[in-house]
Amino acid sequence: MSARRATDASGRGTTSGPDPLERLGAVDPLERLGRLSWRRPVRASRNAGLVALSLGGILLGLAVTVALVGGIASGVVRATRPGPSASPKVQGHVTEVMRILTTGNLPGTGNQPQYTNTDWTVHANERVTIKIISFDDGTAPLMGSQMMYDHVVGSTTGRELVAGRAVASVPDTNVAHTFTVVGLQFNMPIPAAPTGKSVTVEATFIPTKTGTFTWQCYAPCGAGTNGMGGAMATMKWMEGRIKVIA
Ligand SMILES: [Cu+2]
Repeated sequence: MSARRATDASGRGTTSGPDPLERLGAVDPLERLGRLSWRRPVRASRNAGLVALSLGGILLGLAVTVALVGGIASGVVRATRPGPSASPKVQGHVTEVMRILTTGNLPGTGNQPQYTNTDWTVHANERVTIKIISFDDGTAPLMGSQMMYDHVVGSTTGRELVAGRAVASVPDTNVAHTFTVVGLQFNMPIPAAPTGKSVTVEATFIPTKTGTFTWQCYAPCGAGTNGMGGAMATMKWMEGRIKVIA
């Protein structure tokens, strides 16, 4: 299949509402505020500092003593008890194999790329490896707000394997498709396959919440002037559902 063009990101899914992926890497203004509040007082005298240091030392010693005596008296030793923020244990490992074929035919559009195995169910807190074998040698370069989908997001290593090589992104001009699950903050860019061959792209993620999540391709790989028709506008061609159950 020859290279497809892309004009703008006016299509479905690229313009509505704040996208969780856009917030990744945002600087937290509170963090900056916290650093500023640790400035030392300008006029504190050396003597005052020493007195404070001594008093602090005495109080700390007292606190440690009380804590030790209290702990021994109650006989409670719970050093290994997990705190409330301990993350659930990761259990199990499944692999979902999807293919991107180019033999599909939609009325009026000719051959269109199509994902297979579009809907599947996995468990929360299990490793999910997605293996995408693409036979599509056409490109659908990312433009404008689509550009961020050239990066791998949410995988266990921060990378994906493209033909066995670990990469953190794919050049925008060589992107053919993406596998993007905004609700789970996960993204895999899929490069064009060598003509007449396939390319295998693999990444692993761990869903931590249950629910039904839509995945879709964010590259303008379909028909029409903006690439959002044909496959992109047809359910189960460049879009599907992932069910995460407990
Ligand atoms: Cu696509």
